[in-house]
Amino acid sequence: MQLMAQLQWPAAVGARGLSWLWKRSRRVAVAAVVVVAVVKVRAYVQKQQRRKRWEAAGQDVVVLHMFVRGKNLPNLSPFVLKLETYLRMADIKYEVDYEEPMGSKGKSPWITLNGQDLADSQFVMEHLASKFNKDFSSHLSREEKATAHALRIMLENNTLWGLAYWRYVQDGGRAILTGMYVPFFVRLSLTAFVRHFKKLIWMQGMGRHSPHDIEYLCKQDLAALATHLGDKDFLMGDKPTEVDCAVFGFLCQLMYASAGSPYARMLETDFPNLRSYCLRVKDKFWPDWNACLDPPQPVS
Ligand SMILES: N[C@@H](CCC(=O)N[C@@H](CS)C(=O)NCC(=O)O)C(=O)O
Repeated sequence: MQLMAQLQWPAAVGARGLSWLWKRSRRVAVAAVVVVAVVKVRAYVQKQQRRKRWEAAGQDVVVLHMFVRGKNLPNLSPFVLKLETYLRMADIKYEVDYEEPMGSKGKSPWITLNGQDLADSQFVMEHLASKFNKDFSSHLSREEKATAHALRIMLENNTLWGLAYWRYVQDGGRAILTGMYVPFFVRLSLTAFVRHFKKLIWMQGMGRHSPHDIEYLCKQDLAALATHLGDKDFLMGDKPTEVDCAVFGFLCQLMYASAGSPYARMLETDFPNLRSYCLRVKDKFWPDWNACLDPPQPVS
């Protein structure tokens, strides 16, 4: 109900504005309608052109829609990095698209595959695993699968909010502005952007704690992860599995895009095994890491 009200809100405001204009000047009102129609048609045509380009990727080639590359890591979204790492792990052909990073759920990443769109990193991975027969967790026991699931959910649904609090509230979005190319008009709306996230984090609940308590909660998550990893090469043993994609995508945000945060410090001082794990996954699946930065760096 609330969502419907939100969706109808711009239309209601537009209709009220138009009726106000109509009463004052019919000519201006008609001109306004024409301008809006032209903008909408132009957006539609551009979208169709983009779709044609995505279709040109070819049969069974994934088009991965994402935010632009980062300065120190291939993406400042843990979910994009997770999905792209999976595509590499599964050796699935893919192309990237930066023009339309947000999918039908209003989130990034999403994919187009053979003309079909699919959103949400986890749903996409499960779909690709079944389509291309790339299930890297099939050798795990039911208990191990449950552990992998719980670890992923802990990071994606709890620690994530601590990171978001640091990024948008404590750091005021600065790590984002310095970590990736952000167009001028988006920079101008940074305050609104930060306010939006602050509200989201408050509504989720994490934002109601003090910074000290948030740090404490996230440190417990990282400690659990570090304890589970121990001295294993990958989270579920000596072979990488899907959960490594999610954990790697997340830990990279702390290592490469959160300088000065308590979490970057924790990886340095409290959880060195998480740090070396991150480097191990990076070496295995991202030999071209430097080439995937913006601007690209020489491959070392
Ligand atoms: N469950 C989603 C989460 C995706 C997500 O939260 N993406 C963030 C970027 S890290 C986003 O698009 N946020 C935009 C917003 O929430 O307005 C997935 O796994 O893909």
